Amino acid sequence: MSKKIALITGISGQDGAYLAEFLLKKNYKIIGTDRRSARGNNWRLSRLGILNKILYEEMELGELYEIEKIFRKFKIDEVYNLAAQSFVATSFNSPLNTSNITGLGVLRILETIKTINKNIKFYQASSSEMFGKVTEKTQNEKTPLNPQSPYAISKVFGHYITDNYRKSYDMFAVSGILFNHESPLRGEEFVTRKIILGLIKILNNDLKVLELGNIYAKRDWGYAKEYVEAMWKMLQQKKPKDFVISTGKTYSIKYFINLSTNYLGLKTKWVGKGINEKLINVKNKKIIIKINSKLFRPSEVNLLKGNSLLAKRELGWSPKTNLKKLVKIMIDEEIKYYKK
Ligand code: NAP
Ligand code: F7E
Repeated sequence: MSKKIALITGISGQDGAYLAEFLLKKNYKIIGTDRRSARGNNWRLSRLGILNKILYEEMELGELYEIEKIFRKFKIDEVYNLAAQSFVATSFNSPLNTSNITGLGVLRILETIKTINKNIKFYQASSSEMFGKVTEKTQNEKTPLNPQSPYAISKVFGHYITDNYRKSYDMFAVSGILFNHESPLRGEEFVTRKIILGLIKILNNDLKVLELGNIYAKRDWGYAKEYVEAMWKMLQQKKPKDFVISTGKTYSIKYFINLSTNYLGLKTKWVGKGINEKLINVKNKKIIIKINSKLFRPSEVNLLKGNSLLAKRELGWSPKTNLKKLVKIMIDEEIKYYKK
C-alpha cells in the first residue's frame, strides 16, 4: 500500500516538529511547508532527528498561488494547518498581518481544497484564546467565544470558516481547540520557555534580571508532544467534529515560576506588590524577576481552563503529563542544550 501523504503548514514551529515526528512513526510521507524568509529555521526538526525525513516546499500563507501549486503537485490525503502568526502580544502591533495569515490563510487553504480535491481532510489549529474573557468556569466545545486580541479574533474567523466549509461543501474539515501546550521546543517569546531560559541564563551569569508582565494570568498548560496526537486522531474519525484539548487544570504564571525555581534548587522569596513585586534570590539577595508594565497586554485573557471530556470519550485522548513533570522536562532539556 502506498504511503499516506500529510501536508503540514508551519513545519518549523513547535507543533509542526512534533506532529511530523508522530506522523513519520505512522509511516506517512510528510510535506512540510516553510517560508522563504525563514529557511534555515529548522533547529526543532534537527533536534528531533527528522530534518532529512521531510519533503520541504516553500509556502507563504498570504499567497494563494503558492498554496495551489503545492496542492496540484502532490496527491495530499491530510492537511494540518499549523502555520500562523501565533504570538498574541505581536498581534496587537501587527493586526493586519495577523488577520491575513492567521485568519484569511485558513480560507485560502479551504478554497484550494474545495477547488482541487474535496476529499482531502483538513485540520485547523484553533485556540483556547478564542474563549477570551471567559463566560463559563471551564470551557468546552459549546462555550461561547469572546476573543480579546487580533490573534484570537483571527482564530475565530479560521474556526468559523472551517465549520462553514464543512457544512456547505460536505468537506472533512475540523478544528482542534487546543489550550496552551508547551515543551522544550516552545518559542522563546512564550512565557513558559521565557521563564525557564531566563532563570538558566541568570544561573549562568548571562542575564541579571528577568522582566515579565502579568504574572497573575492563569493558563491550562499541557505537553505539546501529547497534543499533536489528538490532531491526528481528529482526522481519523468517521465524521468530522471539533474537539477541545486541554488538561482541565489551571495555574498562574507565578505558580509556574515557583515550580521552576524549586526544580532548579533556587531558594527565593516574593516581595512587594503589583508593579513593584519582585522575586529575590535568598542566597545573594539579588533580584531575579521584576515586573515591566510594557509587557502587559492592551487586553488580557485572565483565566483559561478546558474541559476535554468529549475528546476522552470519542477520541480516547487524555493528557498524561502534569505541570510539575512538564517543568522538569523543559528544564532538563534547556540545561542539556544551553550554549551548545
Ligand atoms: P509556532 O511555534 O509559533 O509556529 C508557527 C508556524 O507558523 C511557524 O512554522 C512559522 O514559520 C509559521 N508561519 C508564520 N507566519 C507564516 C506565514 N506568513 N506563512 C507561512 N507560515 C508562517 O506555533 P505552535 O506553538 O507550533 O502552534 C501551531 C499552531 O497552533 C499555530 O497556528 C498556533 O496559533 C496554534 N495554537 C498553538 C497553541 C499552543 O499553545 N502552542 C495553542 C492553540 C493553538 P516561521 O518559522 O517562518 O516563523
Ligand atoms: O502568555 C502572560 C501573558 O505568550 C501566557 C500561544 O501559543 O497559547 C499561547 O498564547 C500568559 C499571558 O501565551 C509575560 O500576558 C506575563 O496571560 O505564553 P503566552 P498565550 O498568550 O496564552 C494560546 C492557546 C495560543 O493559541 C497562542 O498561539 O502569560 N505573561 N508575562 C507573559 N507572556 C509572555 N509571552 N511574556 C511575558 O513576559
